[in-house]
Amino acid sequence: MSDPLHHIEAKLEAGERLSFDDGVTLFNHPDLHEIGRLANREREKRHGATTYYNYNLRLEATNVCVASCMFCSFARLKPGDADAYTMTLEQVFDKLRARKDQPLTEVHVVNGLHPDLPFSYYTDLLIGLKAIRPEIHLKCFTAVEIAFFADLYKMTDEQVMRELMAAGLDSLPGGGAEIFAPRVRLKIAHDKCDADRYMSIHRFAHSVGMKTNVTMLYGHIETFEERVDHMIRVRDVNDETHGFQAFIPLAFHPDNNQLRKLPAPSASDTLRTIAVSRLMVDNVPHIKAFWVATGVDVAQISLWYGANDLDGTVQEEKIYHMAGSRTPLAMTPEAIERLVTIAGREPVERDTFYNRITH
Ligand code: V47
Repeated sequence: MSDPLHHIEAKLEAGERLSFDDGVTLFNHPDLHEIGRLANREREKRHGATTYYNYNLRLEATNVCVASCMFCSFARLKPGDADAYTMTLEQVFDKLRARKDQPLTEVHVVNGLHPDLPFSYYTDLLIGLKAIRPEIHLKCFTAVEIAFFADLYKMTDEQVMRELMAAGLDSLPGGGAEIFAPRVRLKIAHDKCDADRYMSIHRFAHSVGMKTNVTMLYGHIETFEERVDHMIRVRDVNDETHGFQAFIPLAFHPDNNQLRKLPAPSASDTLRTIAVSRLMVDNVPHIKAFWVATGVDVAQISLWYGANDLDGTVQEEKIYHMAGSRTPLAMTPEAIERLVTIAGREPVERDTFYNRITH
């Protein structure tokens, strides 16, 4: 019997879209390097050797969260719990003020689902960050947070989005997608909005001209079929909206959470998942290897397995470091450029919309 990868390669050469079954084949096939070669070819067709990163700052204003996602090591249920924190807005603003000499282009905010803060906390947060640095792009609040705000403050998802946009929201990050398939989502993230609502919030964002990202949390209890299903759901939406600009496979980290008995996904699983993402999610231009999640070494290799983006300098990440990531807490642009260059690729600093930045 002929190798199924020949059939997949022929489809890619003919510009034909891969099917659900092709995706599952790619996950089960023993020849990881061949899959990497196919993914790298698609990567180079679109981006050559270019590898994007941005000068960004990650802020998590509160870890108080009413959700009890099994994979999460960051959330604390109640304001009084040990390690629970909620920054005052001044504390959040000080984080940005402290970096006034850095040519940051983006602030990425992700929070717990806090039950007691007023909606004005979030609008004032955006207004205040913009007042300090009007030129900075605010990529804030996952679709799960938007849905939570709508339920808590008795608004529609669209009203929440419009109010946040009026306060300065520029785009949505991809967090909260986890795995869309209900079997897994209900087990690991049962308090989060379902896949349809996640997608309808992103669709709305796309309809008003906003670009967004989308993630996939892999390496826990999901099957390969459920990973491929997740990718195809993203692809289907983007056929209509063209608003997803980056697909970000996120490797599960098992420390300090309810799934701690599971092993972390292997480096080869990470490379394969990135490669399959490049091949299956053919209409999202950028496949991001978030170096905090993959580890720096694997991120470097992934640049030959389909990834063309590394996220950015990050600087204040908590979600992964509380779950066992041993990557540095921050990287300078010089360190990112060096790691890309020694991996044999060309670093390009970008803004959130993938425009090249020249200083
Ligand atoms: O949704 C939480 C994940 C996400 C764990 O849009 C975990 O550019 C692994 O979405 N092990 C938040 N993953 C971070 C995120 C993100 C990161 C970088 C760039 C962008 C972007 C978005 O972190 C959550 C969840 O999927 N996560 N806990 C864990 N133990």
